[in-house]
Amino acid sequence: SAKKFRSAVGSDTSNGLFGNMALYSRVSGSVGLITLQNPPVNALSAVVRQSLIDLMDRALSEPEVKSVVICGQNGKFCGGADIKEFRSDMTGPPLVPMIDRLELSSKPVVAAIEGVALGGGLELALGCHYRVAHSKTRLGLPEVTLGLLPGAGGTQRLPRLVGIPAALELITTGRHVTAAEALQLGLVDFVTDHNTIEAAVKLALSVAGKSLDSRRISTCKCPRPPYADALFEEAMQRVRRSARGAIAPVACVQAVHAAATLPFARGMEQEKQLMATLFTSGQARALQYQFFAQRAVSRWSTPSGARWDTSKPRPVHKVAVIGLGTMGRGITVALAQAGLSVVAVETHEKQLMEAKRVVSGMLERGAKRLGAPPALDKINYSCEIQAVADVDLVIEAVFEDMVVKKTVFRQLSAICKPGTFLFTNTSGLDIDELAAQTRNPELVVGMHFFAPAHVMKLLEVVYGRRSSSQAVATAMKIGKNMDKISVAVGNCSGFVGNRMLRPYLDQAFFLLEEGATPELVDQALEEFGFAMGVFRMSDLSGLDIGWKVRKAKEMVSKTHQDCRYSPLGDLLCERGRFGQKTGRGWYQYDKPGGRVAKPDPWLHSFLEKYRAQRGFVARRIDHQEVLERCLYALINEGFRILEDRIASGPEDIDVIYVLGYSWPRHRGGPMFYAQMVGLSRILEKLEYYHQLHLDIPSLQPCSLLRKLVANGRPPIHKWVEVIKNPHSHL
Ligand code: 3H9
Repeated sequence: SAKKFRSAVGSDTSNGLFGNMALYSRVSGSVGLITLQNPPVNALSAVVRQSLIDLMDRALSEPEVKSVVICGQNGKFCGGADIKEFRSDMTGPPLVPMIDRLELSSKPVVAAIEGVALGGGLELALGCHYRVAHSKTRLGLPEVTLGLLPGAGGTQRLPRLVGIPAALELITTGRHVTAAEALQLGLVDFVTDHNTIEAAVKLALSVAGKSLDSRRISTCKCPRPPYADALFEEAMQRVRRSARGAIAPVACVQAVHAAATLPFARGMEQEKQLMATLFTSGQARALQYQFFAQRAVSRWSTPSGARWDTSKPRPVHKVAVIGLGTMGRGITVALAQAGLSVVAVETHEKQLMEAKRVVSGMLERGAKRLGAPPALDKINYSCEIQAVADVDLVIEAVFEDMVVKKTVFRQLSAICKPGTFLFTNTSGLDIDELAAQTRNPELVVGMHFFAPAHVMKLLEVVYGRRSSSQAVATAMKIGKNMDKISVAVGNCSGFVGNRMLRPYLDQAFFLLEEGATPELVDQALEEFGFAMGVFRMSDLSGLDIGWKVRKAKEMVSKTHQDCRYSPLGDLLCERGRFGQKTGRGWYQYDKPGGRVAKPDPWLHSFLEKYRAQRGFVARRIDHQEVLERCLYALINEGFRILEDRIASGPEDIDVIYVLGYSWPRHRGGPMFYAQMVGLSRILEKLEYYHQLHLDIPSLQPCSLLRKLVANGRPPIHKWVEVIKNPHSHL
């Protein structure tokens, strides 16, 4: 709209300075208009910062110019500092003095905010004297999600402008706010549904020559409510509880505290010091790695050569969901919210009606949150599988049982119109086996949703041996439409996420056999940063689910000679201890369905008896061993997955683990963590534990890990070269 407005008002092109990542023009005679130009999000790279300084100097030096408007090109104000620069030698003028100078300007400066004003972008706007926003804009200080704090004055100016409670909440969570909320908070002065730059220029004209004394936020006193101390205390406790070991949220509270208690200049000093610590931390590196990894996974490829940039998805208008259990309901909601027409099928009328009631409730609650009408009319419910005859795509979400799924796929293949994609929601079943039931196996792809399916961001898109590149591209596109981060992975038992989980869980069981308690194992993992340890998680999701799968695979009844198998989970299930739902599992609960896990003396004595019967001598196990055994076994499987080309790179695995398995984001993901620990150390430890436990094959170091160590431990972004060319010396 900057361009449109400039042509509407007739920009002073003689003053136009093109290129240099910011554009200068004069509008309405006396307003200097500076447009940031750094696609895609007008990040404040070194050149942009330099241009902004030069153009502000120019605006200040032109006597005809009485006020200034700053906006961003292509309807986006600014996405903040250029994150890509953080890992290189930072050059160019620093942001803090640049914003200070802007605020000091004798001519009023108005920010015309469209699209986004995030991080340094919002800090730039806070340095302006007025802020006008378009109603569709999102604003926020998301630095905490990158392991940083708003280090360009954000922690000092925001509390002065919106007060301590709101600033604490926004800065410690990184939450984006809508323009309407920003107006309510006093973060912006004016919101428009129309041309933002036009509105900003109008404001700039009206304030030209007026005093700016009250408009310079740094000169304002930070409003300090009488209960401020309690507020900070409570905020500190809250972030310590929820941060799972992340340091940035704590530093954010400290910086806002400085704003509340110190004069501006001293507060800025504090902000700078805290930022310096965060900036070089491993956590910031991990979080920024994860930021780019979550974007990199959309550029997928498969070993057969199919790629994101050469495979076109087919347009999809109508989708069917078969099976309306928990997963099917969530998927239906996600599809309807994405604007697709859905045919929701469940065989029994009673279950169908129950599903309809629940799905409608979910849509209504979602609509309330989003402030949009619920997409109830997007869904048609049916008891007849024939109702799917004319859809473009089916997502089958029936019970996780190969025999049942095969029957459904045979039916679908017969009923659906030619070319219909047949996708299956499964957490680990063989996609090729299912595809073989259909006339067109190239149309079959797996979609591993995570519960609750309408909430969780992650989707594993599983291509089979014969899946066409168009089918994969379509699954990835549908995932994006549902606002998911989709990762394309190969077909193997458990795919990426659940395959890596197996050795991790096994180690936890083995540790119990060797002397640990569920409390000890869980505490070590929760201190590491997982939302829940293995056993609390198992109690929550129900021990019986894994038991059924193991019984189906005949693992429970088999004798395990060469390969260690712990029947502990099976033994608990045989005693009816299914976890929270029965009030007993690895822990005890005050009643069936209870949520507060308490150590259970019965379980401790059961473990003692078990060890005595099976010849285990309990020994002292410490947190370090828990972490090394559980996490290194999981990481080792990750290397195997890379070697087998099931995941196309370590980022794919790390995104899956952070988004789907509650791996602490500030540790980057298992493969990033392996790099941080050091590949040699991981190898050494795996060798050590494998020697002690020759009957646990998952502890045997994988050959890719050995190769990487032999190749001089290349950085994570170079691992793929070693995978593709094992003889590479990089
Ligand atoms: C900061 O400001 C520090 C200061 O307080 C203090 C300094 C002293 N830099 O997400 P998308 C790229 S820290 C560099 O797919 P969307 C992104 O990688 C910064 N690159 O689009 C992607 O590249 P590619 C605080 C960036 O429309 C492309 O742009 N700011 C940056 O879904 C498109 O991104 C933030 O944390 C950046 N700042 O969402 C905001 N931002 O195509 C981070 C994006 O090669 N950004 N890219 O994969 C976002 O949250 C979203 O990108 C945004 C757009 C909402 C802006």
